[in-house]
This record gives sequence, C-alpha cells and structure tokens, in this order.
Amino acid sequence: MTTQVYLDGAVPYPAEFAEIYRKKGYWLGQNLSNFLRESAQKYPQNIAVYDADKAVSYAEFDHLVDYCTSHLYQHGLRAGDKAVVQMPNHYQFYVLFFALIRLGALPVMSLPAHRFAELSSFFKQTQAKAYFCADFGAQKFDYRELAEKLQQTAPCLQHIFVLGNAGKFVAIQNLLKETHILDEAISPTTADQVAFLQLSGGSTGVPKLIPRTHDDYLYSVRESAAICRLSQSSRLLMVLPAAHNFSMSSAGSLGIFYSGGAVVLGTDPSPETAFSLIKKHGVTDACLVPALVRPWMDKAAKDQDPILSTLRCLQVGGARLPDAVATRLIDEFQVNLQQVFGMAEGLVNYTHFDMTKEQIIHTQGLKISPDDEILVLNDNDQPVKAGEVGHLLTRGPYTIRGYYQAPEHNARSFTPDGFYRTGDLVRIREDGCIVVEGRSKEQINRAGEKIATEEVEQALLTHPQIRLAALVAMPDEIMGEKSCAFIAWQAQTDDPSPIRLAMSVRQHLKDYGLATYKIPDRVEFIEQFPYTAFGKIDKKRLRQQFETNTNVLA
Ligand code: OOB
Repeated sequence: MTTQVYLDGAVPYPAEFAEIYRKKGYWLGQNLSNFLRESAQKYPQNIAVYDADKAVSYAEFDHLVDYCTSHLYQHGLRAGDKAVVQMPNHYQFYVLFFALIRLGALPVMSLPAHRFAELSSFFKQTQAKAYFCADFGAQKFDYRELAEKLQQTAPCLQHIFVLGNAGKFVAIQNLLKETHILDEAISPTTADQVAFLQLSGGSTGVPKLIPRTHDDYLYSVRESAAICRLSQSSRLLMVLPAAHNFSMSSAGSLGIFYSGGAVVLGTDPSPETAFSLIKKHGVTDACLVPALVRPWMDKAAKDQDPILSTLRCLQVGGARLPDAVATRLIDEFQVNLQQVFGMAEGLVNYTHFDMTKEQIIHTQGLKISPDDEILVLNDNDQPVKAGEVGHLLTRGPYTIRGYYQAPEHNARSFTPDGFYRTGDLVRIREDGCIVVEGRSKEQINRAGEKIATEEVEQALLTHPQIRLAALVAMPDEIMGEKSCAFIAWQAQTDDPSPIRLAMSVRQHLKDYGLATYKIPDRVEFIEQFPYTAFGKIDKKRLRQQFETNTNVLA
C-alpha cells in the first residue's frame, strides 16, 4: 500500500515504512474527526472542557463541531483550504480545530504571542484563506488591527473570524450556533493525509511548518495517554498555549479527549489562578514548562499549601528541568513528577511513574515507540560510543519526514534516509533513558518558547543604523535562558543615550512585528565582534565576555 500525501509540499512517509507502521498497529486509519466522534459516543455525558464560565460535555462538543463545520462551509471554506488559528485558551479553540478538520480544511497553528512577522509568513507559506483570532490579547493587544494589516498584505486571506467583539469581522460565537447540518460540509481527509500544520520552534529565518497526518498524530496521542495513565477521571489543567504540541498531544488535550477526561482551561499560568482552578475542578494533572515551576513552588511554600501533592501528576517539559528543581519538587513538595522531552516534529520521551526517583530526576525518560529510531552522532555523523554525548537524530512512526514546502531546509535538517536532525545534544544511558545535555541548533529556549536567533538577527538588520547583530542565549535562573542582542551600531551625531538607543532597538523589533517573546531581554552595543576560525561570529565568546558585564543597557 502506498502513502500519497496530497498536500503539495509535504514529504510523505515512504511506502515501506507506512506498511510497517500499519502492520504493527500504530496507524489505525482513523481521522481526527472520527476520533472525537468516537469519544462523544463513548462518553456523551462526561465533561470534555471546563472554560471560565462553561462546561462542555462530549456530546455537546461533537454537536458544536458539526454546527461549526456547516457554518464554515456556508462562509465558503472548503476541503483542502488552510486556516491560520491564533486563539487563546478557550473552548472555542478546540471546536474550531476539529471543525476545520471535519471540513477537510487544514488548521495552521499559531500562538497568541505571534505578531505580524510570524503571521504574514504563515499566510505566505500556506496561502491560508481564513484567520481565527480573539479580539484582544495580553496587554490589550488588538488582533483585529493585526487582521486588517494581514488583509492588506496577504491577498489569499478572505475570511476573518474573531472571538469576542468581532467589530466588522465575523463573530466566532456565531459559528457555534445550532444550525442544520450540511452533509456536504463534512469531508475530513483520510487518516494517511496531512491533518494540520504544527509550528516548529525553528532555527532559521522563517518559522517552519510541520505537516502532521491523522495516523501519526493519533498514534502518539494514544500511546501518550497510556503512558500518562489518563482515564475518564483525569482533569488536566491547561495553562500553556493550547495549540502547542506539548499541550495538544503529550498527552495533552487530545490525550484527554481520547480517555474521556476533562481539560480545565486557564488563560493565565500564575500560581494564583492555577491553584484556584486546581481546587475548583479537582484537577488531577497539569503540564508546565520549567520556568513556571519555581513560582508555583514559591507560592505553595509561602502559603504552606500542600496543593502540588494533590496532583496525580505534574508534567514538566519544553526545556530542561534542572535536576535540583526536580529534586525539590519530589522531596519538598511530594510531587509525582513526569519529565517530558518532545518536539513538534515528532519524537516524545517521558519518564514513567514506576521509574526510580533517580531516573525521574536525572533523565528525560524513554521514547514512546519501539520503532522510534534514535541515533546519537558526532560532528562527522558517526555514532558516538555508548553513553557519550552527541547529536540526536530520529526517525519513526510519528516523526515528520520534512517541513512543509522547505526542500532546501529539509536537505539540511533530514538525512537522505529520513532521519530528523533535532539539534539537541543528548546521551543515552545504559537503562535506555535519554538525557538532554545541550543544543547545537541556533535557537534560544526562553521559558520553553523557542527563538530562532537568525530570525531576530535578520529583523535587527532592517534597522538602518545596525551594521551587525548577534542574538545570544544568556543563562537565567527563572527563564532558563534569556536573549541578548549584541549590536554593532552606526553612530550618528544626534544619537540618544545608550539606554534610549536600546529601547529604540526594541521598539524597532516590535514595529517590525516580531512575537513578544522574541524581543531581546538585553541589548549590548559593541565595537568589535569575536570570530571563530571559520569566520562566523563567535557566540560562545560573546557570552563569556559579557556574562559578568554589569553595563547592561536594557
Ligand atoms: C516541545 O516542542 P517544541 O517543538 O516547541 O521544541 C522542541 C525542542 C526540543 O528539540 C528541545 O530542544 C527542547 O524543545 N525541549 C527540551 C525538553 N523538551 C523540549 N529540552 C530539554 N528538556 C526537555 N524536557 O517543546 C515539546 C513538544 C512535545 C512535548 C514536550 C515538549
């Protein structure tokens, strides 16, 4: 049997691999639309999602998806269309996601923090016809203004749907109203096809899109739900952006929807909000990035609140959890910790509940599938000795074979036989557990949010007075890493003070339209850049040179 992925620009799994993955029962031929339908039939009365002022049962969820599919069809959306979804953590996000899938359209995932630069690139790459957003975001950011700007610059964009005060656009609330269900609206793609485009952290100028098929994604969801031991009584607190791959599938909201449990949505990850949601809904599970762990621990300690020990499981992933923090979580807060090391491109590793304390604290656990193939290679692409640190490459039943429409990039990021070069430095222990030791990719991991340094450097260079720029990761106790922009500045006589200059550099990046988390935390102006023997800017030396520098300009 061959796997023909019809989506232009997506790299299909080779037929011989697809056959094995089917034979072994990994790929079941189920699409995401039927996946939800099945859960609605199994658990009609269970609550699937708790939002601020609404509880949505599985039966209602599936009905809402049907209504929404028909409304979208009536608005002119069709199978094969793409739609950029940039939604806050509200239940409508899930309804829209499944409605687009049920229609046979492809959601293109975006994060609330994205701005014009990212969004316009998604429209350019996908020619998406529709955009879904909320009225306002953090700091009263008005997405409707962003939508208007996109409309002027992306001719493909024909439909704009807004949650809340839609203004001149279509209100998302109206898409969920009861309506006659149009049979012709329902044409989900088959399970071997691309279901949606997930977002990569990226290490190059343009954020890359990740085509995930129904088959591969659902395999990772089912296995994750089993590893995380989710059940009908699971209540998963979701305060990370709902569209992120961790939030969606590890085991995430889809793992919950598979198991008949409930997702408890929060729009703010502060311990105050999170703890009150945990108490209100009897939350059993929560997923966090390491940067959120400390404020949660501090609050619990301050209030002498044993809340963290009431969770059946606290998952931490997206960035390396320091061993000392893992130890504190377990020893001081009696947390049942699970480390998660994954990537939107595919491969996910978990520590398991029955592992030893040593394994849970010091490793990122085991891969999901026996058919996750893992290579640990040196700089010359040769295997390192067992247990040594090297570059992690992977191939398997839920890892993509290429980014969307990116042949040149794919030639670098994938080996000819289909292994993905993750850019992570790892070692595999004798017990099989993986340990993340670092990174070789040009990326900063700021509290789990990934910043491709090249993208920010290119944006900096659009400033007429910036001659040279390098974005470097700075270690940070709370965020894990922060970003520092080193800049060679073309001075002018009327230049303001360095502090104001730094502020104007930041403003320039905001005006350029970069996502908020990509705006450098620190800006340093330097005359001379250090170079490596290959003639590249030596970021290691930059970091060392300035680590102790107190002359911080911003
Ligand atoms: C998750 O996905 P992405 O695509 O935002 O980022 C993937 C990258 C990895 O290649 C690695 O560099 C880093 O994030 N990472 C970790 C980590 N988890 C992710 N580095 C060290 N320790 C960890 N535990 O971040 C993601 C996707 C699915 C599940 C969990 C995380």
